[in-house]
Amino acid sequence: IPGVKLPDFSQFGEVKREAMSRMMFATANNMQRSWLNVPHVTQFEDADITDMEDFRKAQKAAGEKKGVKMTPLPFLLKACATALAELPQFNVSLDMERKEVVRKSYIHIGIAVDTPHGLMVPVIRDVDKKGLWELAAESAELAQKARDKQLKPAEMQGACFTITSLGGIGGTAFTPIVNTPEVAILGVSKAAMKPVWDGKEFQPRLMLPLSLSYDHRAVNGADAARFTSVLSQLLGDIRTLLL
Ligand code: CAO
Repeated sequence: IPGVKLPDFSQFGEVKREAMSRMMFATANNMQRSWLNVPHVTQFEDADITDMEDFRKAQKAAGEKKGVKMTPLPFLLKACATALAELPQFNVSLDMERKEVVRKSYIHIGIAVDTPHGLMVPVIRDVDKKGLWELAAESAELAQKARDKQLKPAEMQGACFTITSLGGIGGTAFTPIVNTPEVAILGVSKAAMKPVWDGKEFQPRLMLPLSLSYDHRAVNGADAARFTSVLSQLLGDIRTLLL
């Protein structure tokens, strides 16, 4: 690709140069590799999490006893694991050299963690086999390890899919970059109260914005719409996560 020729910035004002950290350079290369190799499309959906949030908040005392904080993330992990099992075309990698699709029989999900030294993506293994408390404890532990630079290489490998949640910060939607060789990534923005028409009147409902970016070589648009619909149904009635 054509390189970007830098001007001499000092002609415009004072500048300082500093070396990129190894992590920043590696992340930059990974982002560019994915951006250039993967034909990206992003599918948007709002999930009604009013009841889920009531349930989650009701777990506060139980969480304090266990020493674990229940955030929306474990529900998202569980819903994504169910959606990946229902729509296995999302749980693949493409081997373009051998012209093969690699189908995975396991469900490991990466979580993007914002740290002072950059973006890290620890991986929770076998999400489909774990309960909400276990997922809450494990994601908090891995996120802390990421912030403390204590993650082992094995703890950052093997993901089938990634969740990147900016919901604790803000924003209404974004278009995440697929963490290739995975073929999809779920972006989560901040839940907000919205008027939702129930057929007779508007009801105030807490709506969670979801942004699913996918590799259009592996997944078609109809499947992406199915995936976000499944997520929205599961998060809208979390009893269905038990089915
Ligand atoms: N909508 C509204 N509130 C939300 C929310 C959402 N979608 N998601 C989380 N929150 C709330 C939590 O409930 C919590 O509130 P309370 O303290 O009142 O309960 C608060 O926001 C903070 O949550 P958190 O961010 O600490 O916890 P989490 O489990 O939601 O997220 C983690 C953990 C690791 C995903 C997060 O800390 C993080 O690093 N996010 C950034 C990821 C990132 O940088 N992605 C971009 C990658 S591409 O550049």
